[in-house]
Amino acid sequence: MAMKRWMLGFCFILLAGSAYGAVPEPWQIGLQPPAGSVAEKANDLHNLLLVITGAICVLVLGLLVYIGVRFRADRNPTPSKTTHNPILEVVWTVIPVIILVVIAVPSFRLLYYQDRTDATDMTIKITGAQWYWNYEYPDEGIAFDSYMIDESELADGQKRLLDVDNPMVVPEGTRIKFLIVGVDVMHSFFVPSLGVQKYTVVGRTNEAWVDVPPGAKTYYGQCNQICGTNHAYMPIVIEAVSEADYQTWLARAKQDFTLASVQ
Ligand SMILES: [Cu+2]
Repeated sequence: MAMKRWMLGFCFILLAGSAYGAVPEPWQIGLQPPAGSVAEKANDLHNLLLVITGAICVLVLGLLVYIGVRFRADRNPTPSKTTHNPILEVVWTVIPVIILVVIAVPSFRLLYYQDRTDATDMTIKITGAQWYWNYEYPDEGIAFDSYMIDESELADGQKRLLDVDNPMVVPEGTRIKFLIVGVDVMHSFFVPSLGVQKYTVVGRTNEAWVDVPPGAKTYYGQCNQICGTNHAYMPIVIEAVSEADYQTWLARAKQDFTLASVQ
């Protein structure tokens, strides 16, 4: 009975995994549902690798168990003295090479796909700092800091350790180029549901792009590189809103966050 209950719990976790939004959930074991083509392709590669590595684990474990049982000392008192088997050695060299090629082809395809940052609709410059993010919209002449909301000041419905005072607001259904830089130590701009993760490095501009899918939605991320005392307290919020809402936000942001007020 206890076993059954354990299995039921496990199934529940697996099922619950499929219903997650763009936010980490307690007891989550799967990836967040992918949003946009980059994340979808990364998710597909992950699923392919999971099948391949899972099959290899099952094969190796099966062989180990088989050999342990079949050739144990009392069933096999006079062990074989074989030291070489050319055919077998060729087979166990060639098969892994084929497996690695099968993995390499979609991996490189994804890498090059992620590298195409030219055909984008807008650009946002992201600066990682101890311990907050700064988002600059160079075409709009605005820039602002984004700080986590302290636990004691959370409003209803706001997420502990995840919500911020000034989220990055973007229009839904847009292809966005990110220019990612650092001003102190290394941070990492990581939004799992959008399939973007890039280091912020002082003196170097890294590029990434995401295509935010249609639909108003909030995407959560976190710094993913240990960067000091408050590393856990510099979350990322990307709010995708309708074009009209974006224009409204932009008009207000231009009053509140002019580039002149930023060093
Ligand atoms: Cu960090």
